[in-house]
Amino acid sequence: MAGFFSSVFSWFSSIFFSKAAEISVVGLQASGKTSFVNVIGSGQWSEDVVPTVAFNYRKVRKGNVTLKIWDVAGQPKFRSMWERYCNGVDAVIFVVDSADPEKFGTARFELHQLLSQPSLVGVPLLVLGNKNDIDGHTSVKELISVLELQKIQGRAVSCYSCSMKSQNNLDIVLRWLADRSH
Ligand SMILES: Nc1nc2c(ncn2[C@@H]2O[C@H](COP(=O)(O)OP(=O)(O)O)[C@@H](O)[C@H]2O)c(=O)[nH]1
Ligand SMILES: [Mg+2]
Repeated sequence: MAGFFSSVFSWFSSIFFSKAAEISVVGLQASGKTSFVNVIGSGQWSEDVVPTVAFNYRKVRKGNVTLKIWDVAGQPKFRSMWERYCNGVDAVIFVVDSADPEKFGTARFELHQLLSQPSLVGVPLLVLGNKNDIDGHTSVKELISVLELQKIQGRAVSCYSCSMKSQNNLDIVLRWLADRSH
């Protein structure tokens, strides 16, 4: 009976009480991190995004979920800061430009470097293959292989193909984030 009441209570809580998640968005420069934060924050796509210096912080409310988002710069000199912003978050989003295969090697290196940090053990990872509106973009299956996502252990890992420009697949991204909220 106690189990019944606690499950009814958690059902009520999920409807009436807001949930929150703190997330960090990392990845190489120009992959679309700031566009992602802008699109989920305001629903607005804009072609002109100012390159991020160091980081941006934004709080976004979607339904009963509040997302606190660190958007960290991707230029080489800022990559050593990623770990600091990912430490203690509920999820890490790693954005890749799926239409720019020349950068996959660097993206793979930086991703695995970041995940090897002891402070990030167990933190769930969502890899976004962005810019799928561009012809010839790389599929999820290929991204999993080139980024060696199958080698990642000890954490939840998901990979979706999406586009900030056409807002493709952002609904499943938001659902994934809602599932990491508490
Ligand atoms: N075609 C296309 N371009 C995108 C998409 N997302 C971002 N961009 C463009 O990619 C460039 C870099 O985006 P930005 O958000 O600044 O990347 P960041 O450096 O990772 O924050 C900008 O010119 C954006 O307009 C997308 O889904 N499709
Ligand atoms: Mg940016």
